[in-house]
Amino acid sequence: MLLPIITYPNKLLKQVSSDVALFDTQLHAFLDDMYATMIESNGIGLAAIQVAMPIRALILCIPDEEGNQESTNILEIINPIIQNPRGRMTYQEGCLSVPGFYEDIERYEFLTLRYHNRHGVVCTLHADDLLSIAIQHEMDHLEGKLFIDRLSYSRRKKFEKEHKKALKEKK
Ligand code: Y12
Ligand code: CO
Repeated sequence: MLLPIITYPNKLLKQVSSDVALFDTQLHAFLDDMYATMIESNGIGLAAIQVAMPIRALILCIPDEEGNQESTNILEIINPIIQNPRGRMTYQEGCLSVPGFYEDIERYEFLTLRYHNRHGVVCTLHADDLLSIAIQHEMDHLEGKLFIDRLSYSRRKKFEKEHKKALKEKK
């Protein structure tokens, strides 16, 4: 089932998400729906709050070298904790909840992630480059934060102006 993606400035996107306690069939069905929704929207990452569910769950499917998103590369990440973040890199980010806007954001280049998979098993992942960026972007959503909240004052002002104009043109 495809789920509606909520977009900026919906206030739900500011909500801090809660830990997942039950790793049951209802959670599995929800993760499957998140995956279908993300792929249908040409996304590479989606947090549960983007489909109005305030739980600490996110999915990622990073394209391979040929640009293909293989379903075998899907990562379902629940209750994540970042350990040992290091290095810095800048990447032009986009978000399905802020369609049409892309901005350079600086984040950690490397990190280790502890999380639960859909069965509640504790997993460890060493991430670098785009995967590290995507994890940090999606984990910001769990704290009610968007990539545009990381912009400088002047870049944020420019974004608000462009966003207002885009909304007017859509009407
Ligand atoms: C690096 C930076 C950010 C992330 C977070 C995940 N972001 C996305 O998956 C964004 C996808 C996206 C897709 C859009 O649709 C198309 O391009 C067809 C889109 O649409 C428009 O801008 C109109 C916007 C964002 C991971 C890694
Ligand atoms: Co996002």
